[in-house]
Amino acid sequence: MLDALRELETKAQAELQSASDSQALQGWNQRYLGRKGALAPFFLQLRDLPREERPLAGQTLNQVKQALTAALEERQEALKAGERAASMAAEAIDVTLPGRAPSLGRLHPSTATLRRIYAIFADMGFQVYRAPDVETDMVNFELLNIPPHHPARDMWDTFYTTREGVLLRTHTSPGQIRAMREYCPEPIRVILPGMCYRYEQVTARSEMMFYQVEGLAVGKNITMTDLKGVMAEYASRMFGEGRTMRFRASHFPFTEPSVEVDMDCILCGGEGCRVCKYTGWLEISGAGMVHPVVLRNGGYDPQVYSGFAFGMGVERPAMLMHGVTDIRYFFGNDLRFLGQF
Ligand code: 2NM
Repeated sequence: MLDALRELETKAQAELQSASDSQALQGWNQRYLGRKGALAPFFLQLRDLPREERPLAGQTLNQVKQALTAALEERQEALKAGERAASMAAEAIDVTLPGRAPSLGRLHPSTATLRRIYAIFADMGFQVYRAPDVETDMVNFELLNIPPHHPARDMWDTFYTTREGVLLRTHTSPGQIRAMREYCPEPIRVILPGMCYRYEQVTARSEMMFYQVEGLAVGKNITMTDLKGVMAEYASRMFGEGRTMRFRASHFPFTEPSVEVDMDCILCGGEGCRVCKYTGWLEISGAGMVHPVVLRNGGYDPQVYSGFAFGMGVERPAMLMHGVTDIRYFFGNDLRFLGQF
């Protein structure tokens, strides 16, 4: 029996050394050490040996079993180490490769322009007043002295909701009513930035949604010279020192008198070019003295208080400064455009 055992051990050790993966090791384990493995019959044979031979045979059998178990573990470790080394070699990371820089986000050009506008007006004492995008017909039109037959109130110019008398604001002016009603009879200086919505033909010059900033100053003794000074300061800060201003007579339902505010063309300086359509002037804002009816609707007595207001687009100054020729780029979400700012 001892000879047969030694022979088995030699064979098992040899087979173990040639097992080259964990599946082969598992098979080997079953074949030799398993419940029905090659060693199991030897344990049964122990009982049939003469009593005096049993201790030596039993001891040897246990030694062989322990030796094989230890050899298996050793082989398992060796194989694992080999596999690890192979995977390290195959999946090696070249830490000397240059990194891939993550692309950084940045402000949308409209947002950047809005923030410059806030800063300029903040320096003149105007605070930002936020108002809702969804408005009532009453605040968006009626209280702003926009009569029932006015074309802006037509179904085809305004986005109405399914709820009667509720619409998307067509300008930020309804926020002026809200600001006046909140602060009257205190004097106020506010700007109202935000998105406005008009059901219009989309062209290179107009979108259905656009940013607008309106400004409002109400107090005692506010005159048109204040308006002109504020507009000149804005233009110089926004477009460069020493801009020249021009007021032209105009009409808005909520201001009287009303004006269009022009500045000298930033491209040709007044000589005339394609950007200013050879007039030498660029229109930057609509403005005027707040209509007495609107002042009263805001809670101010027009006999005591006066005010000026202005309204301007945000994309247009951004287009002028960056030479963008089509407003549709601003909301097209094309990163090739947005990445340039
Ligand atoms: C403009 C042009 C002129 C304006 C007037 C008012 C209010 F409510 F105070 F009367 N808000 N906005 C105004 C005046 C807006 O946008 C082109």
